[in-house]
Amino acid sequence: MQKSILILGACGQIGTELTFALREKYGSEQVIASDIREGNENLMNSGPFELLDATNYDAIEDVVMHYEIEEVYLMAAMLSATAEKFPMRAWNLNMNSLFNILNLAKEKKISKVFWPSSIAVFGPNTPTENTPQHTIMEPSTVYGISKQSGERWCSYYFEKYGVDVRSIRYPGLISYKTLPGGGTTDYAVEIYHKALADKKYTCFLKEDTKLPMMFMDDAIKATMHIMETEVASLKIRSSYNLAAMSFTPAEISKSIQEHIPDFEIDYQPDFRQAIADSWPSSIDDTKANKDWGWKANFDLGRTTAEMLKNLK
Ligand code: AKB
Repeated sequence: MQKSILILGACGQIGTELTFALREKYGSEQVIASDIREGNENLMNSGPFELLDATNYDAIEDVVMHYEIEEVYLMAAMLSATAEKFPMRAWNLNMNSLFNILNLAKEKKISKVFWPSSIAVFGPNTPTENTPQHTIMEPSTVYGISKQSGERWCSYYFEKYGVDVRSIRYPGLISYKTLPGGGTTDYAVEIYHKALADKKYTCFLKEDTKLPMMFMDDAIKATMHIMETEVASLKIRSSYNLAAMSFTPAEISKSIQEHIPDFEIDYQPDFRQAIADSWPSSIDDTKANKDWGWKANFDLGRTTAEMLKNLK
């Protein structure tokens, strides 16, 4: 019998594509999508869906028991920009949802957990170029604090209770199927939509703000890969650094101009600039490469070509 999988936050930017990819691999009926609200039509028609609040332990436990769930992907979270506006709501969602899943695993009601961390775990005192796996981590954002705390808890539950939790520090993610919401790296998705619709974009970050980014296909590949990796190969139970490319708004704009020569960009930095300034410019992911063979496929040129082709 195939294993049953539950995705919490299945209607978000990562959750939507992860749901499709897992359904493709394990079968539609084996993958239960859930979220606090319904998702797009394609997602809702692609297999079983449950309305579920990730902060409600009892409700999650009911679904886990009903479908005999073995693996949970916890993708529900409040991202960096929104979390600065609602610090307590962000803390409650990001931490309570994680405790719910870690405790279900501790009670042996599920056997494997995926939890996403982020480059936001790093802070202004972290070395910005080629940021190592192990380095100074003093996040200055609510989201970053919640992700760093989450990493410590994942590691603790693994060491103390043997919980098989696996995690990746995602960079900014670029996709065309679902819009991101409330992140600082969201500009790198919006810009493609605006380039096609208006041939111009006003960026909320400065032109030379370099951030680590990744095309969604690579992020999904990494997520599924780490979950399939043999236990013995996984040496890090906080979260793995993961990299694909790094670029500035000026560089992504140039890459768009290769397809749309009259595309224009201007800059009106807002409060998200301070968040971006506290994050690394590029990431050293050699540990993920060594432990489970991680390697990205998409660079900026290929990402731009895919985004423009599919959004058209
Ligand atoms: C955000 O911008 O908040 C996220 C992230 C880098 O985790 N995309």
